[in-house]
Amino acid sequence: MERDKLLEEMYRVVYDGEVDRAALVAEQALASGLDPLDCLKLGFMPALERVGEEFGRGEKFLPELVAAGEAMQRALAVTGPQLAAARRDLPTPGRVLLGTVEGDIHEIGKRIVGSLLMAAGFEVVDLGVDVPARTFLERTRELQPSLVGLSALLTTTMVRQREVIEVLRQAGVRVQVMVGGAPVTPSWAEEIGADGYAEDASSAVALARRLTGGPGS
Ligand code: B12
Repeated sequence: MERDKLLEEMYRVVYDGEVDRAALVAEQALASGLDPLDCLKLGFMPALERVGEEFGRGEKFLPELVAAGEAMQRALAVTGPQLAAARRDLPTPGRVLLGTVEGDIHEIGKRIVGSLLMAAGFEVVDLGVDVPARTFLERTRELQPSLVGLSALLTTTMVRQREVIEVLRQAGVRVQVMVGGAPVTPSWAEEIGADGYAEDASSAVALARRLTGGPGS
């Protein structure tokens, strides 16, 4: 299949929530030489955004949101490892602890951020979703990362990013914290005392490099 047809098909499988077909289309796209990040940015992600907008306007319902999210997850299971193929020739710029804050189960964006960080040589420990502030504190103490990344996709869970930062500071743990997720803004990041904010996965890598003083910072 040619590139444009494949991109159209990627869009369609997520938009229509065709969970099983999503992996197949992702495999076809990679086999035909498409870049895994292009597959996500130009094919799958725009469809998920549209489903999200339509859900927000009441034109789509929860089952459709769930199906689109699952189709995206399947696509990511195929493209993610290719994205994350780490550059072993680079010295690792540091360890990053990533997680979605408590009360929030959105994980797709965080996983993409994690994959691109790995591709940039970072060691990534993904704590998953719905992660309490206390767990961030305990794992930070245990793993001594250079950077903690907090994802939040809901206006109601953004406040948890502030909580994590407060818990870390109150415990006297000195670690850099970056925040992200659709509702998060630079001014929110500043207000809660985060060390940085990035709006997408590529800028998250640039930010992580800057904060850890790694290559290209
Ligand atoms: C898929 C999806 C779901 C899936 C999630 C599946 C999964 N396993 O992740 C499911 C169906 C589970 C879901 C559930 C819900 N959802 Co939802 N969901 C979405 C949707 C459509 C897409 C999110 C997504 O994956 N985007 C694609 C990724 C690539 O983008 P991203 O997450 O923004 O990540 C990028 C950047 O933000 C950034 N980034 C992300 N994290 C981080 C972290 C760091 C450290 C950095 C630096 C950067 C960074 O980089 C990423 C890559 O570029 C959004 C719509 C939207 N536009 O966001 C709604 C949306 C977020 N959901 C919404 C809602 C309301 C819900 C529910 C409450 C619905 C319900 N009634 O139950 C539940 C909440 C469940 C919970 N407790 O968390 C609302 C939130 C509204 C609000 N103002 O808070 C949205 C905006 C839809 C809408 N328009 O109404 N959802």
